[in-house]
Amino acid sequence: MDFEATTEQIEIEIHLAADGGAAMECDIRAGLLAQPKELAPKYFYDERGSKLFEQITELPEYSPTRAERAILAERSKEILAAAGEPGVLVELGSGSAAKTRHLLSAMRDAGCLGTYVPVDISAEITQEAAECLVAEYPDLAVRGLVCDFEHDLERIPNAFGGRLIAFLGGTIGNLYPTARRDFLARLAALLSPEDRLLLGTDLIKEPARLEAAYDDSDGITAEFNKNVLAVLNRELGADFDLAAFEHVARYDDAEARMDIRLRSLTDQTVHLEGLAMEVAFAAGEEMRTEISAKFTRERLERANRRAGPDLRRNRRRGR
Ligand code: SAH
Ligand code: AVI
Repeated sequence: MDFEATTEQIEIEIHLAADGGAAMECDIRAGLLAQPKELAPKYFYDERGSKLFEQITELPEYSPTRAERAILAERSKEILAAAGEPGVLVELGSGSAAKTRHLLSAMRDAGCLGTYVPVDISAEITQEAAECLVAEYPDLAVRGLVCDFEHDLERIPNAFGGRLIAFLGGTIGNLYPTARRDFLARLAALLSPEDRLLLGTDLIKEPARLEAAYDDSDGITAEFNKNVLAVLNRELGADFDLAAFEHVARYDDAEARMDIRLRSLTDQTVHLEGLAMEVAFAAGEEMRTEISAKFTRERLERANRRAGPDLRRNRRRGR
């Protein structure tokens, strides 16, 4: 475990390099050997990937961030009251924490603002967000965790008096159904009776609108998608030519999810020095880089029902 530079207000624990990058190597090797090939979306988010995601949230075609921001702006006070005005806000996949300010301001106004625990795989954006937040909220303590929330969920500190655990932005939709179920069940097992979960997901809408949201006219999402190849070039000594792949974004109606891929434009062989591996791509071959599941209220309630007793209880109380 490492500690990023801290002030008294900010403490950030980093749990990424504990295995010397072996988890990433293992993941990428398995994904490139799979048929069809696949890379996990968590590898998008180096510093540049996080910045590109921030740009995506401002695109006219991409509405989830705006919609969620509007809900939080309008209802954070109500959300906080329903959660019992806890002093600790934990956020999974916190990123720039741009929308989180509405919750933090509601906590400040209610006089319960204590600790914010951002949990994110990107060290840069977590540190940056923490610095901005302590400048805006002088009484806030930030206790960040830079980790893979699927591996390290159990590291999240418990708190006397309850926590509000926010999982916003539809990031839960980037998990496959089985992983999503397991994740929710593990989260349910960690919740104490005073804790509350705030889950934000994107809703099903017309396929053309969804496809435009993931294939914007400025090409920012395409750049974001290809950034994963730049990450592999840097981290694993690979020689992906980003110009030799194109961005593909299709809505899969049967699975109710966006399916994001990179398509090889030519027959090509890529070398990954760090994995002592060569990978052949045929012209037209597609490699999945992300799914983004869309929900209806019923579908979400079904998922929560399967996840465990704590989430079930919260659902019945209408929280
Ligand atoms: N919550 C923000 C950011 C969403 S982008 C919003 O709603 O706008 C998704 C965020 O989750 C990114 O900041 C990314 O770094 C983080 N993330 C993705 N997979 C992760 C994982 N497995 N573990 C921890 N963080 C992850
Ligand atoms: C972070 N996540 C919820 C985004 C999404 O909409 O699935 C990531 C993204 N991928 C392409 N555009 C945005």
